Amino acid sequence: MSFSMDLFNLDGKIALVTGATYGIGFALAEALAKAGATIVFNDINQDLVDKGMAAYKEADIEAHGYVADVTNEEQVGAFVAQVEKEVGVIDILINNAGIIKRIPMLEMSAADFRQVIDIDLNGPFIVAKAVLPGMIKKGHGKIINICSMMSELGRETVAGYAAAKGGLKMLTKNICSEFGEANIQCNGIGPGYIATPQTAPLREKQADGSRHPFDEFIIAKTPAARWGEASDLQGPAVFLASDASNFVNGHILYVDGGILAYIGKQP
Ligand code: NAP
Ligand code: GCO
Repeated sequence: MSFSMDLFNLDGKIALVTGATYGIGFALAEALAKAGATIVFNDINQDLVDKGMAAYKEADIEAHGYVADVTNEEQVGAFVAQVEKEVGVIDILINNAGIIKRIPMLEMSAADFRQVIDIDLNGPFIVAKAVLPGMIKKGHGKIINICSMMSELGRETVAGYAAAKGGLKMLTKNICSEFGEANIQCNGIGPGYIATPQTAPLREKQADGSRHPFDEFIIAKTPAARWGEASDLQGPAVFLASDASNFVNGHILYVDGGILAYIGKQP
């Protein structure tokens, strides 16, 4: 088949992006919509779904919003069945919903650890398991798991998050292995440090107006010498959601400005 930019076209495809009311999820849904996909998203309560619907309307994107907690297998099953009835069978899944708890390990309760694992690892498993049968029936599918620098590296205070995102990297490789023959590609995107509500505490200005120490740290650790924007993830997401990546499987695409390649600027 000769190359054509149509390979990146998502016309006629239905894409579910979990937790996509704002932040990275919203940006990825926006990109897939601009590439032609119909957007479906969920969030954990109606207020957030309504907020998301308003944001998609504002961006002139036709979206279908549903209330579903990704950790609740019954809710997710009912949600996916409703989508299949009202919108159609899902072609593309982006497992984006996630939380982080920044607590020193010796102060972190098992309940806190479990909650992060539940949302960031069990959730993607539950949602992927719900959408895979439809993809198998259709004869194609794309699953993109939103991993992290913490899929490869640790740091203080994020034990639960790093364990979850490390597990999500291996879940990605396992879905690749188990469903490649059904023409389903499962890959990950590993964002670097992105300016969203989730990282706002790490970028807060100090009382004297100076940068947060962690902000300085990330700038020094990133060859691009800047935080990422959610928009930096849009092209990679369209690539992995499209026919342009039909032979890319089990890969974690790090979109990190070079952090993983760099020892860091000498102080
Ligand atoms: P965010 O701003 O906190 O957004 C996360 C979204 O997930 C929110 O809409 C949140 O809803 C939703 N969510 C949380 N728990 C959920 C559940 N149980 N069921 C359904 N939805 C749920 O985070 P973000 O920065 O956009 O990050 C999105 C993804 O990228 C996460 O998986 C994160 O780990 C990953 N990531 C982020 C960065 C970064 O630097 N920002 C870098 C690498 C990876 P609520 O508003 O109710 O919490
Ligand atoms: C943190 C940050 C990171 C980012 C992201 C980096 O506290 O270290 O929140 O974990 O969210 O995951 O890839």
